[in-house]
Amino acid sequence: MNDFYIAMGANLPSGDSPPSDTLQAAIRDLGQRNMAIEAVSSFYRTPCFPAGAGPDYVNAAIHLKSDLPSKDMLSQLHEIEAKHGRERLERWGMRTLDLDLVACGDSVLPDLETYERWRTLPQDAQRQATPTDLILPHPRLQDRAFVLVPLRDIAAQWRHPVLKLTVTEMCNALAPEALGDIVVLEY
Ligand code: A4P
Ligand code: MG
Repeated sequence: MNDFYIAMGANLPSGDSPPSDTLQAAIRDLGQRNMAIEAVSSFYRTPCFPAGAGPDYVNAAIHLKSDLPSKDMLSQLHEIEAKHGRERLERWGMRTLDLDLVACGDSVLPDLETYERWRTLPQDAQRQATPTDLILPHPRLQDRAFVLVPLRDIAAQWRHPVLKLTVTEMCNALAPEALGDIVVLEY
């Protein structure tokens, strides 16, 4: 069994469904695809990154166990995104649903050298370049409060296989102002 950690985000309604309802529906969809849902984080309202590029997001994280290989898991996530109206118009653009594979246990994919190339990509290039291969852990995980804060709810002690830091340690390394505007939503 593989341990998968998935980051969820949405900042546009999908039809009549507001972002938090879309996230709930996506969790139900995952549960119906032979994946064991081990834990679901709180839902958080987070300011859009890049700042000013759209409405606030709702973000959450989940822990799944499944026999699927990581690539097949990513395909399943893409199918669920498509079902909920995701269109890929622009990198980091507004979206009805984003499901990112943050990590699969301590896998580093496709290999350490390629992973490091994506992790250390300069900020300008990050926006232009889109990986065709699955990169694990997600190369921006350590930079993103909207990923780390929900992940801390469900995987505080998970240790990054390359950076060797736990989720709690990566959260603590963020600038304090990155954490300040993230608030728990009641649902
Ligand atoms: N891909 C490779 N590795 C992975 C992986 N580990 N997980 C490929 C998911 N996908 C992976 O992804 C682009 C390509 O990367 C896909 O073809 C996939 O096969 P995408 O989901 O189309 O693009 P994206 O989501 O725009 O890019 P990325 O790198 O996932 O960006 P982020 O960092 O997730 O940014 N602000 C707030 N507050 N909350 C958010 O959730 N999200 C984004 C997206 C921007 N701003 C945000 C939020
Ligand atoms: Mg994505």
